[in-house]
Amino acid sequence: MITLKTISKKVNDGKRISPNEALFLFESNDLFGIGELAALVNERTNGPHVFFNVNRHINPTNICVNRCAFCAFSRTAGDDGAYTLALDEICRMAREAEGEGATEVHIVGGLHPDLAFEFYEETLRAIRHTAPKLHIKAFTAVEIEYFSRISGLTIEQVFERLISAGLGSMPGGGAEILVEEVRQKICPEKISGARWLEIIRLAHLAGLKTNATMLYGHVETVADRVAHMEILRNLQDQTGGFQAFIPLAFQTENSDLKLDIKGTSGLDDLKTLAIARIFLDNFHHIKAYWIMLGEKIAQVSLAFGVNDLDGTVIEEKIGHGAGAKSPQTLTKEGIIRLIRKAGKTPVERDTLYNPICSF
Ligand code: V47
Ligand code: SF4
Repeated sequence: MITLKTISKKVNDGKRISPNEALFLFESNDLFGIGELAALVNERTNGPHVFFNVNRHINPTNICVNRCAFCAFSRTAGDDGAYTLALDEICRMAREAEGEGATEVHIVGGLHPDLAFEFYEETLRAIRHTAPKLHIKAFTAVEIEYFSRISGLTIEQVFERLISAGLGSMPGGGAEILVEEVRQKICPEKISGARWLEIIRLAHLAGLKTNATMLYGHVETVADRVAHMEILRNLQDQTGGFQAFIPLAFQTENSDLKLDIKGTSGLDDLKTLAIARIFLDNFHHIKAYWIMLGEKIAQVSLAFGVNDLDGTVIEEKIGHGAGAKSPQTLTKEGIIRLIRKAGKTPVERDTLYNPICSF
């Protein structure tokens, strides 16, 4: 019989827990028991250190042919609020970020019906030229697949071209829930879960590190969340290319997904992060994205297995378009204070988790 005690024994012995055991944890209300276990795993992996990085998000366009039901960020061309940034503007934002001490730009956007693949290559080249110290973390697997479709290049060729233009790594977006029945309900136009995974596998083979996200708190069941994490754990066993796992709490406003709920509960947020820490034993980092969680839950999560707090961000559009109540940016000092007050040691990192400075 599965109990918290049997799971605890496994974790203490350094053994991997099964999907059924993860499900048991999701169905348990023993938040502190789960949290304690997650904190133990995190302490073993990362000690008292909590990473953060100084980055800027740039979303070149919100025009998107997919129009996922949950997404309040995207527009159809010609809609009110539809935009596409000029290359000059993107460069100005990157230069400004570099000047303010950022080490990374995080670039993701909609699937634009008219922009050519060359625009994205040119964007990377222009950023590399104008802000050479910035690491460029850009494009989800969904965008990579789209680039392949619009250019006629293979996925491998797309990676080759983007890496040579300056791509340094990839964010973890577009994963949502990697279970087909759920994708059919929340993002039927988006590439399948299997295709997302294949593109990430090819990214890892091409030498790119990526993250993996999980959009939770909508129509999925806890069994879907476990299935999602199991798929990621299996790929990580093969490639080792994932850096961080990032659960994204669904923000409900302005989305076409009409649900009875008004967002996730703090309890669910903490449980999800903690179970991820316990289950994903081959992921080094569990990241709390405070934009979706709010600063307070993000801070408390540091006692529930989280070792990475993202980030200083500057001007966030995806979560705020959907009603996120968190501020648009946190200063570096603000993040350091938040981590310190949780009794942890803040460490500024670069995109590839090399420590830059601890505070
Ligand atoms: O894939 C869209 C999510 C993702 C909503 O890799 C929403 O370091 C909540 O992937 N409520 C894009 N989430 C953001 C992303 C990300 C963010 C921070 C760090 C990293 C990283 C990656 O945002 C999308 C989708 O899953 N999203 N709409 C919403 N209403
Ligand atoms: Fe487009 Fe991404 Fe929004 Fe889906 S989540 S509509 S692919 S921008």
